[in-house]
Amino acid sequence: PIGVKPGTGVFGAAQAGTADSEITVEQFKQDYRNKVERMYGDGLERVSDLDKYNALVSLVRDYLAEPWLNTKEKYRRTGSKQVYYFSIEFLLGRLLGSNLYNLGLNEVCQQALGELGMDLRTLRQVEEDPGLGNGGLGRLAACYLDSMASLGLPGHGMGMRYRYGLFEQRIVDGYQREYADDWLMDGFYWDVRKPAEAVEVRFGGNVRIKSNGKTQYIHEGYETVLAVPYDVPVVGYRNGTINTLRLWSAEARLSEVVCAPQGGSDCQKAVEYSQTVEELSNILYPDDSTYEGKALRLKQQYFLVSAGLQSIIRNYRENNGHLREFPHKIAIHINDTHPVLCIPELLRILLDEEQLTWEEAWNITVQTMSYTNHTILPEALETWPEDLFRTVLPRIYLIVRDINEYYCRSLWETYPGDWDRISRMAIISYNRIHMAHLAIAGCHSVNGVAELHTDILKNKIMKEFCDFSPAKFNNKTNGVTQRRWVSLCNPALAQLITDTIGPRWVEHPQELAQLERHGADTAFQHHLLRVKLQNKVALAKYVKEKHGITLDVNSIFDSQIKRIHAYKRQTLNVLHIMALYNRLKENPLLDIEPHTFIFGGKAAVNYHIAKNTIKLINSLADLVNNDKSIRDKIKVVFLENYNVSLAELIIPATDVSEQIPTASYEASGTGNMKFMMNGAVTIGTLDGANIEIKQAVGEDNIIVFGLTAEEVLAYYRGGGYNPWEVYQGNERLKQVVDQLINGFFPGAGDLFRGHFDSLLYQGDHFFVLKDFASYEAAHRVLDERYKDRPTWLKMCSANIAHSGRFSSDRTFAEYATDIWHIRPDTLPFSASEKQTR
Ligand code: T68
Repeated sequence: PIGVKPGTGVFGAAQAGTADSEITVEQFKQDYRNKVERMYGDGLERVSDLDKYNALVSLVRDYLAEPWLNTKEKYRRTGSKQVYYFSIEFLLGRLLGSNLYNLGLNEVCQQALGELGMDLRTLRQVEEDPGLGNGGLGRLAACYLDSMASLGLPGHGMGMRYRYGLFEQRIVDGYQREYADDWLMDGFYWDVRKPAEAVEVRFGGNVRIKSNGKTQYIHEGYETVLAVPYDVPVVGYRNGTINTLRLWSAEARLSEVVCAPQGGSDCQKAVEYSQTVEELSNILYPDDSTYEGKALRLKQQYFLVSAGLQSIIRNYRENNGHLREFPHKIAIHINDTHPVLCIPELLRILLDEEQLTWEEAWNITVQTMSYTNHTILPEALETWPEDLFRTVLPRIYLIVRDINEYYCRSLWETYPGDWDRISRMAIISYNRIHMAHLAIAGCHSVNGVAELHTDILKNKIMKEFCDFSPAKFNNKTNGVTQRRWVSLCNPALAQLITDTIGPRWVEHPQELAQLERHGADTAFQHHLLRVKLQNKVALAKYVKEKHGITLDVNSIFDSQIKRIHAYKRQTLNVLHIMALYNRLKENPLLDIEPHTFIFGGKAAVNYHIAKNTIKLINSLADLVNNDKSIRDKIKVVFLENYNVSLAELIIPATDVSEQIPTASYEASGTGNMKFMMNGAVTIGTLDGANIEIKQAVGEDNIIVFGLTAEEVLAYYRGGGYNPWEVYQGNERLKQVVDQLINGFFPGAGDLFRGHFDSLLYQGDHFFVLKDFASYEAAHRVLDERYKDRPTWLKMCSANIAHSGRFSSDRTFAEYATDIWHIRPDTLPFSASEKQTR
């Protein structure tokens, strides 16, 4: 079995030696039969797949109950510092497979179910992906949960339990259509509702100031929402550690609402009222184009923060913690600006409820909080209108005003008289509240997610803040968990790696470097090729069943899977495919490697041009896939409803990983890391973590192209560039750009004029035309390398071998030592290793 550590079954190393705690196949079968019968009052033969799945989850939960309890007790007993990772998103993916795997129960379960005439894979597919996230930021949070538990670190998640996810994407006539993501319809069996630990969160009303010697702030006339926690176990890899992801759900206490003035005494009104309350946790990123929508988003953020902090402090108090010790016992991490209200909320609790002085409360807060920035896109840097903020959160508003005053006063001491600078850096300016400024002021650490991104924060976006407090700023290059992104999603590759270098890489990913020696080995290459083929066959089967398209598994699988966004430049990919198609049309005998171009991703509901990009990809797919004259040399597929489970199918089957953003825009990227771990070769710009991937694999094992971030930024400083010159100067490019509007896409009319105009008439803000020639040249290099199969396979192996540093285990160890100041003795990379990495 892959990565087995002897003597550590379900109960992990902590209980190692108690051989009877290991679960045998016989035991498992018996437990499972009993479970089905007890849950459904029916025999295994007569229940549905969903019932079978639910029973299996329930059984796994029984198995993990004891280590979960033991972990909590251990943390209480040792008083170790606890980390709470606050995030508006946790894109977990399916949990059955990962929990079985981390518990060390995968093989036992597989065999037991097999003997019962069932297939674990089928049951794993019954599970809905939890609709708790959207993109990279949410998936990163999920990888971190896995790493924290697997490193045995006391780190927990704080998130929202959305009733509906972002949306379910369906492609109708080539267009994206959004349907409710009803992921909870059949229930979610992993979490435990904890009504006794519910807390109240207050909105609206007003604040009365009472002054008798000491000023007191009395919050009155507010509306109360009940926050009910649901705890999800987060299973560490065969180490007995089970941490907790706490998800909050908004509820109304109807019995109280009936008597409340807002509800009157009418039952129907009470029910209506409960619906408005529950709206708070109904959906991720509610539409914020209206005032009500904005208010709802702000309420959601405060709801998560207030509920989370109240529960942390309650727990801390119960364990007799002294508030002055708080920062030594608790670290709170703020994932992007959405949970930044943690700062004023902790201050509120310390000032109003615990009666600390401002200085004491402020020092505790800053020492406790740390913040990660995930983007420099101006539209994603959150600000709130002051009026709205004051109306929704009157007490928090006053605290933010005090923070602003305090912060501006400290700025004044360093920059006396420099009003311009102070107003640029203020937390409240021009009637808006700047959440990133609040984060920087209220945290002891601010980090970017890749070296380039951190440099841009320090030298550009947040330069003045960095000049003021340079010690706060640091880099933590993202990582992904090799357990989900290799072991689970690519078991054949995992087996090959384990057969080649032994099983330790699962916990010590830096050991993947040992594969380097085997890269040129014919037998190893042969196996690697077989693994890739097997994964391609699996993906092709899915595509055939779901989309009716036949893929050539001997073609190059070239994938771009990520949210659809102008800066990620799906359009550049499309233009290149169009050019390739044109070349084939001109010369049907053209000797090119057959290609399958795979796309997947959601476009935000209101992002019209991105939604049109989806239509563009599908129009191209229709044209290319149905043109017999090119003899199946290229195929294009857009896979509907991209999510974690689909990524787990696509990534292992991919040869070429498209990471082609306009340099400077992609803070890090994490898909790039998952692809490399699975032996795909990156074609990419020098942006985000691509740069560090290049450093890791060496320039022979990655294909880079395009403008650098420095060049892009220099163009912006000079007012942009002239796309017409590029267009006029490149026949092949001119042809494809014209084809956007000249009837090349049958029936498209003016559908893609928006794309055409943005490239030529709106200055091509994302340098698509500018980078086209070098992108095309890069693809030619790629094809050449692919033709020489031994060289190609060596490149693939090099990518796997050098992916260890992109493990979230490494990233997390860095967060733990540098930011949260957690004892390093359990960390996988020692300090000296860190220096030389
Ligand atoms: C992503 N950001 C970055 N943001 O784009 C990506 N933001 O480069 C990086 O690898 C990843 O974070 C992890 O660090 C996001 O996913 C959002 O989803 C988002 C959503 C709403 C508002 C702001």
